[in-house]
Amino acid sequence: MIRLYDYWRSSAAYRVRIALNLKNVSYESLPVNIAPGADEQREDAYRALNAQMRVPAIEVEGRISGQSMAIIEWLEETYPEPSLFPADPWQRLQARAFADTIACDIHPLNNLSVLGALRDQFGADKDAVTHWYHDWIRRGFAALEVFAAAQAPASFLFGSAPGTAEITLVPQVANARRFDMDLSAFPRLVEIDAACRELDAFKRAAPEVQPGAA
Ligand SMILES: N[C@@H](CCC(=O)N[C@@H](CS)C(=O)NCC(=O)O)C(=O)O
Repeated sequence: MIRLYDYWRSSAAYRVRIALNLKNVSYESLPVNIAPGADEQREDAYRALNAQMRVPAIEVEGRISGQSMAIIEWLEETYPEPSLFPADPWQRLQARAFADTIACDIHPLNNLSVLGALRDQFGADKDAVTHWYHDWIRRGFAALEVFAAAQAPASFLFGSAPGTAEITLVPQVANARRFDMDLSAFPRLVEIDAACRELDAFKRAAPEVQPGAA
């Protein structure tokens, strides 16, 4: 049984929950409360499991690893069907590039600890933090919207099933909405997000249905 160190509001953990559900792999969710004030990720017990002190991490047969995108690649290699990647190598590159725009270029800049450093070390107030948060999403989504709009019309980015691109997109759209961002400049991304959230695998992974969701 896979154990997932999880937090309902973590968008990186949300990616892994979607991937596990799309693969029909059952798992046990072990909540780690990373909310400011609780900070369980920094407690000794969790730090001993994951020195990076972030979620998600998975535990499989006593071995533990963090990093959502690496976990998704491991899931793909361990449970090849259904694949989370397009069959064509160029499209696989494009799907990974789409996912990396979110996982490498947007999400790290908007992480809890980065927002905390902006407030505590650089004196940013709530408006400045929100401006920062929206700005990095806007830059990444602007490029992703161009890509998405140029794809053949279909429910998902690479045809009839969602994969790694949608697995990163939906949690990032949820983050944008949580910070009240206007998404009207990204109609195709909003459409794909809506199509994904109709699917059971995405519904069961949604933050609001996780244990501990407020
Ligand atoms: N690149 C990592 C990012 C993980 C990450 O930043 N997780 C956030 C929650 S979405 C976290 O645990 N933050 C805790 C903190 O910043 O102290 C991944 O994809 O797994």
